[in-house]
Amino acid sequence: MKTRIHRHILFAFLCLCAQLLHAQRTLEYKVGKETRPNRIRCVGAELDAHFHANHVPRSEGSKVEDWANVIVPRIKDMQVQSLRVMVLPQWYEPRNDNDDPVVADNGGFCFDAPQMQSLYPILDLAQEMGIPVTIVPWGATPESFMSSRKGWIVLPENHEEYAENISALLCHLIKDRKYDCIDEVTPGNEPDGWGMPSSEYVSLCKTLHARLEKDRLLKHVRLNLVDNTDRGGSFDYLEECVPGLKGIADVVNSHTYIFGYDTPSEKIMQWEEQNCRIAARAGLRHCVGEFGSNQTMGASRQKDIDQYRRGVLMVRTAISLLAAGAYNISYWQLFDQYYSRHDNYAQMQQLGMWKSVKADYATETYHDSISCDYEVRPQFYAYSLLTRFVRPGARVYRMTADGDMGLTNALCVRNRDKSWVYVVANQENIDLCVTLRNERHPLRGHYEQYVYQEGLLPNDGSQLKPLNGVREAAGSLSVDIPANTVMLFRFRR
Ligand SMILES: [Ca+2]
Ligand SMILES: [Ca+2]
Repeated sequence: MKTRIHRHILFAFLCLCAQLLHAQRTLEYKVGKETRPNRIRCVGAELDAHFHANHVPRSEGSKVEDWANVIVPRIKDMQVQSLRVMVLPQWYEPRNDNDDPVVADNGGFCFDAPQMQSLYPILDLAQEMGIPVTIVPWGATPESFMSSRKGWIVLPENHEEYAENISALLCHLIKDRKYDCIDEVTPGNEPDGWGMPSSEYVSLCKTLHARLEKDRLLKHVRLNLVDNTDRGGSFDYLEECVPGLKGIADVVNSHTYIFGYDTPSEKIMQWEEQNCRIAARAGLRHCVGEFGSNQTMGASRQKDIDQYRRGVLMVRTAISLLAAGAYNISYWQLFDQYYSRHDNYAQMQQLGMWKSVKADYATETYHDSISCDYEVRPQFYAYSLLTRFVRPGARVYRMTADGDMGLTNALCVRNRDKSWVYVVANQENIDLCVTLRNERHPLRGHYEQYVYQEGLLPNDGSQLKPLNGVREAAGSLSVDIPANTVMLFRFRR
């Protein structure tokens, strides 16, 4: 008898274990009849001009032909939709062109400097792909006519000289070199991070706006302003800047590195909703100029960068921002780079979708496991689903869940080519049985399904392919989404 009771207890325990092992949440995501869409601009990434000037001359083995053979095809495969690109004023104006900030002396600028030779291939690529570029003069030339401060990049003190420098660059790129991919300019990266008071920043933007107007550049470029850090979740800098930028800014943006694996999607959306509300006070849209995870270690590393689960987090973050109203999102950064030719390994920016050449990582314990130069990281496949299928100018619809969405989220997209796309990110550690509904446009007909799932990724950098060919839906879609997985469904009409 005692043995039989023990057997019963054991059986009950095993049943409980089996249930726990197959734990599953059920959630319905719905686009309601009244849901109004936001039209988005682009899903893009940071690509800074360092490859030719800083990598090729180093000893690790980056070759000039790697640009055309590896990097360009990969960006085209990803179908990256916009590029945010830094420049430093000292690249092309190391000494003042003349003593007059109102009159630019063309002979006083060196647009053929080595760093500029890293910029032009990026602009050539953007031009060829027909994608917009945001030029970001990162700060002022240190210890110069622009600013007395020391450092790699510093706060502009002489606003007129800084504005002249930016205007001269834009004149050269747009009028002399005919780059019509130049779409936006952002004067300075993270001015609040430099400690620039918001009132001074607004004043700097007004000076730049007046200069670009005088030089007839405002019909070519839009001003994408503020560019503030996340400030740990505070909106104060954006709030202080926006009223003064009315009539000056075309769009405003903020950066974020505060969201992680335990951040509810609702909280990510609330952050962006608040940014959008502040921007709307001046009649502006808000975008996210940089984002990554909150696993930061200094400015150049995030400790989850190589982890599979980061791909799920980046998609969950991105679709939460887009659902909340972000006009544009730009991931920091496309691939690992040295921001100065003479930087040591610890300074190398390693937040890329893919690595640099294998030899760059010679001191790492994982070096031997790197399969090739420019090895892609798992998140490459996840973020590429967004760049490939959530296309420029799409209308995005927020989806409401019939329960706590927790660490999941879903986005509905109507592309200009009339395709409907649904993206679901499940960051939970349990499987999700999700039903997708759209009251106005039922999910009906053929669709393709793409899955970002651990163990099922290619290992050669080729893009994810649709799973098991074309499928068919009859009004709604119910699907099991394993723990820590992203799925994307595309209905082509
Ligand atoms: Ca000057
Ligand atoms: Ca001048």
